[in-house]
Amino acid sequence: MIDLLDGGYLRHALEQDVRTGLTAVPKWLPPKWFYDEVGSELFVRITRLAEYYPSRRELEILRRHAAGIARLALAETLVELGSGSAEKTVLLLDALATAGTLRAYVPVDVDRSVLEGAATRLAPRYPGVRIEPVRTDFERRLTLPSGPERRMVAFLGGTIGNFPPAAREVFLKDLRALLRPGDTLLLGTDLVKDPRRLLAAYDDPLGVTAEFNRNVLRVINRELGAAFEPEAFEHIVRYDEDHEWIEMRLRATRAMEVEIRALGMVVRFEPGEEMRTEISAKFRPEGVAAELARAGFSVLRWYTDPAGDYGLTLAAP
Ligand code: AVJ
Repeated sequence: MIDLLDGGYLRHALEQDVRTGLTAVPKWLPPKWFYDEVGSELFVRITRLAEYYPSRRELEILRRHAAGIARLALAETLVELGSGSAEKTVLLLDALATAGTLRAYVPVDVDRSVLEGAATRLAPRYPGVRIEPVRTDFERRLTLPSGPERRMVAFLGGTIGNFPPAAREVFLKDLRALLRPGDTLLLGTDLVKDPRRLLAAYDDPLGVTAEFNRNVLRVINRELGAAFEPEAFEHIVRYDEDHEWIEMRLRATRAMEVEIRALGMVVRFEPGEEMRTEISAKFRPEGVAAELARAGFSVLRWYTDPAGDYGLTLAAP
């Protein structure tokens, strides 16, 4: 595994994010820190919840269209950003293998445990295909394999919605600059819909999403010697109609002073104070096309499910 987060980089990035986010008004934390081994596992459990439709919809679209996508992309290397457990990736890998072009799979994630798991699970299924996991924070350190092979970059699950619009624009432009003629981008986006369905997808009655949300505090406790009491924070979900995004927050149920040893700081919370831990933007098909065009991509094809819940775009630089 190529680990671009060693040498203290990860720790440094976390320190910086926590210092910035927890001294801001209102407080916030970036969602990528949900994903340690426990967080990745909680996310897999989220994808199995009845209320959490995006993964199921994306799977539906891939079942129907993976072969067509593979024939258009003819990719030799599949690079998957935020690959996670890579459960749906087999549909793309199978399609590219059937199309006869697949040579390598490069899962990219911040969490080492999912990369190891995916590599172990997929290697026997694709003999002759190189599996080369890269552990990195693709938001700040986006790199692609530099060989001559034709690449498809898959960014699935709607994870691009975790970036606020300005960061999305930078990210897409940076990605565009790394791609060559013949390469493609396969981008998953969750679509605008009845807010009640959106809220239900992020606030399940079993409380799995609540535990996922609180996991960021456990990560900070472990990595930075902090003293958060996760159970003293309540899981809050809001839909912001103006920005068309879901917000997850953690609300302090009482006044607290939390020491973060590695940063030499104490963070104070007012009773009821809310800290934003994630935005998950919801898109309109024309908005996706416009954002891609602004970053220099042209759309080859747009795919959606019959209910129009979720969209996949195949785009070319
Ligand atoms: C993995 C970023 C696509 O935004 O829907 C699920 C994460 N957060 N439930 C999303 C998440 C709460 C998920 N992504």
